[in-house]
Amino acid sequence: MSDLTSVKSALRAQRIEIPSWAFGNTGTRFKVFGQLGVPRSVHEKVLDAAQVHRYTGVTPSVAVHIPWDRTDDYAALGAFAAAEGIAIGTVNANVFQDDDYRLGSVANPDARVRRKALDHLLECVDIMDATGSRDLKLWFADGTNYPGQDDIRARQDRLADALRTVYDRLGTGQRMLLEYKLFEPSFYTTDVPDWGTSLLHCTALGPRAVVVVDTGHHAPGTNIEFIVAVLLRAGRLGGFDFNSRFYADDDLMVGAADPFQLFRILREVVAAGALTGQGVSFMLDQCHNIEPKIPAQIRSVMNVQEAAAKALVVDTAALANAQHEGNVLGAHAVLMDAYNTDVRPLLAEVREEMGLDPDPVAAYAASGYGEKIIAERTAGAPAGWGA
Ligand code: RM4
Ligand code: MN
Repeated sequence: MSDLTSVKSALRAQRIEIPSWAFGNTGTRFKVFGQLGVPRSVHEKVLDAAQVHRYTGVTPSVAVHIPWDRTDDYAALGAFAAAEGIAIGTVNANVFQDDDYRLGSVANPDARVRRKALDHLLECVDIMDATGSRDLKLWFADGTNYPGQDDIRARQDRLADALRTVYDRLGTGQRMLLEYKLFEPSFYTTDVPDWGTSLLHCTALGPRAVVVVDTGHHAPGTNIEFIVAVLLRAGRLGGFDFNSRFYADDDLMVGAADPFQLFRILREVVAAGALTGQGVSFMLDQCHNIEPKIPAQIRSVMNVQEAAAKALVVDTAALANAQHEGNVLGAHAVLMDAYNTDVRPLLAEVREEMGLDPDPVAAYAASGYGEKIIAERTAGAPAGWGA
C-alpha cells in the first residue's frame, strides 16, 4: 500500500486501545511517586481516557483491570464511558495480587486456590457481558522459583483445565487473549513464558483463543517482528500490549526505546493487511511513573501512528521487485527509505481532515484539563496498583 489516499484512510481507520492503569499512580518496587490530579475512581480514569481520544481521534476504547477498576454496576460504567464518547474495551483479569497466590493462581497445587482464581476469571467474563467488551486478556504470574518446587507438566495440566472452563464460558463474539512473559515475578519457570506455550494452549482451546504479544515480555535481542509474522500467518495474533523496554519489563512509552523495532513490527502487520479491521487489537500496556500521564498517553499514541505511517509508505512494488531479483541492499534500502520518511506532516494533515488539531500535545496543553483535574481532585485516595 503506498498511494496517498489509501495510506491516509488506513491512518484514519487505525484504532489504539489505552489502559485505565496508565492514569493511576505507579512506580517500581522501590517507590511509587504520587502525582497531582490522578483519578480516584474508574469513572475518573474513563474521563482521562476520553481526553486522549478527544485529541488523537483514534483511541475510542479503554481497557480495564479487575479488581483495580471494580465498581458496583458495569453496565452503568459502560454507559458512562459511552456518554464520554468512548467504550470499555478489553477486560484484564488479575490473579496475582492476593496472598493466596503465593504459589500461583490457576496452576497452584492447592485446588481451593485454583477454584478462587478460576472464579475471578469467570467473573471477568460476566463483566464483559455487562460492558459489551469483546476481549478477555489473561496474564498469569504463575511459575516457580526453584528447581523441584513443583511439577512443570502438572502445572501445565492445571492451567489447561482452567483455560478450558473459561473458554467454554465465553459468549458469542467474545475472545480470550493469552499473554506470555519470559520471567518475573517467577524466576525459575513461568507457566506461560513464551509465544509457543501460549499458542499451544490457544490451539488446543479453539479459534477464539489468541496470543497477545506484549513488547516488553521478551529476552533482549528477541526478534519480535518474526514472532508477529508467524502468529499472523497462523491467524492467532490477537493483539499487542505495546510499551518500551531497555532492560526487562520496563513499561516505558511505546516507541521511545526503539522506534525502529516498532516500525518493523507494524511493517509485518501492514504486510498481512491487519492494521485495520477487527482481528488484531492494538493496546498500550504502560505505566507513567515520573512523566505526566495524559500527555504521555497522547505521545504514545502518536508514536504508534508514526510507526504505522512509515510502515504504510513502504514502496511494496519496489520491495517485491528487489526481493525477487535477490537484490539484498536494494530491498533493505526500500525499507529504510520508508523508515526515514518524516511522516509527521502527513499525520498532521490526516488529523486536520478528521477535524482534529494537527498537534494533539499542544491542543491538550492549551485545553486547561490538566490544571482543572489538579484543582478538583484533592480529596480521596488516588488510584494505583492496589486492589
Ligand atoms: C503484566 C502484564 C499484563 C498487565 C499487568 C499489569 O506484566 O503485562 O498485561 O496487565 O502486568
Ligand atoms: Mn501486558
